[in-house]
Amino acid sequence: MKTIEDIRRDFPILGLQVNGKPLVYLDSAASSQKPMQVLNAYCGFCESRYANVHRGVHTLAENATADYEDARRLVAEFVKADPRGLVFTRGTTEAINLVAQSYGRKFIKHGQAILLTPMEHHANLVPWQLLAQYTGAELRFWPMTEDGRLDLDGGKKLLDSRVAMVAVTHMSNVLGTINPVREIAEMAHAVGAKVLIDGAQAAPHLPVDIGGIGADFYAFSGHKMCGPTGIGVLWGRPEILEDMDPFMTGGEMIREVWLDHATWAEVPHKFEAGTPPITEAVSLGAAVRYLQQITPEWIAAHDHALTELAWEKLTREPGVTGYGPTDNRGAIVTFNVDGIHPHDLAGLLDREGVAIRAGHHCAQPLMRWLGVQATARASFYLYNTPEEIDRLVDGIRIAKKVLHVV
Ligand code: C6P
Repeated sequence: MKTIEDIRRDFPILGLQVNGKPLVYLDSAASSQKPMQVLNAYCGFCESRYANVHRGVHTLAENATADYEDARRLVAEFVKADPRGLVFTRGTTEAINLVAQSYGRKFIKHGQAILLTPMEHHANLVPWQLLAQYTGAELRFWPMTEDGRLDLDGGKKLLDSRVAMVAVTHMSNVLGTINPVREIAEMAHAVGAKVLIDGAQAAPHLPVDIGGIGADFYAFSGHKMCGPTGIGVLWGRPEILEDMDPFMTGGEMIREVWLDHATWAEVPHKFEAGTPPITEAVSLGAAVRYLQQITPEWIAAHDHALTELAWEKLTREPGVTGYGPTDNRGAIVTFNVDGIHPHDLAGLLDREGVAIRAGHHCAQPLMRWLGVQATARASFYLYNTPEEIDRLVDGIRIAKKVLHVV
């Protein structure tokens, strides 16, 4: 078993000095850092196995195809899902757009409803708004409790036979709320709705069992889980993917093409038009192998301990308001400091070598619900330590002094 020191040594970037101070990276919810194992997989694949996939019969083409399909199997295993339903996309955003367009335009009709929550990232809101405008379907919003959880009884009242799709985040990128997705899927299926879970924040941090959740669709991004940018996943039930029309068309995704029509390849290839992000997929395979070795259970426990500590230390500081549930939250603490704009705070913390995110976090409706324009957000991952939380708190105290905020 690796120690935290071993883990930190795997991430070369964590040795950087930023503005003359050792880097404290607390922005993994935006994008995580990458271990040597992933960087080596990326370079190693390009150095000795690279070619296009599913086309050539030469040795490199066969090696690359084998590695790409191995990555699909590894990633599916990581989230306990059938690899036939695992479509590589550019990320969560593309995955959700794929479902909204390919499933939504075909199966969601005027008179039906799409049930969302006010805590969705824009990636799980705007695609449904567009679909609602196109089809005339109604958008409904699951009510929330004051501390930023979903009000399950309130949601139940909105679930009737008109609801065709329930699309919910597994973990909020702002509040850190972990939603009871298995229960939500059961409630949705009871009225005949399909269920999409946005797993962008959950897949990197929690042991995810898509089969156990009972989701029809589950989306996540490689770059938040130690993988590269430009690769993500849509998992869909194979039988539903079979019934859907393609999202994009062109090479790779066809079976036969005539001048006036075409037929489609089997799923998941039907949804992977053009040359896919091959090196990125192989590197995502290396990333999940790395996370699997550390174990999602260890990562979840480590994240949980750090988040509890950060919540306690931050909310004890005078003038700091924390947002979201006080327990059972993901590796995110979102907060504001009285008298300091979050962007100023992030800038001053950067001078101390501490990287956090400030802004609306692509969740403007949630900012309105919180009654703020923006917040600061510290997020944690397997490589963070309790000492780094102290550096964050020290940085906040320095920022207060600089800005004469008492
Ligand atoms: N959230 C954050 O700083 P993409 O950009 O497609 O990889 O992921 C979009 C996305 C979807 N859902 C949730 C819950 C997310 O958190 C994100 C990305 C980043 O919070 C960038 S805005």
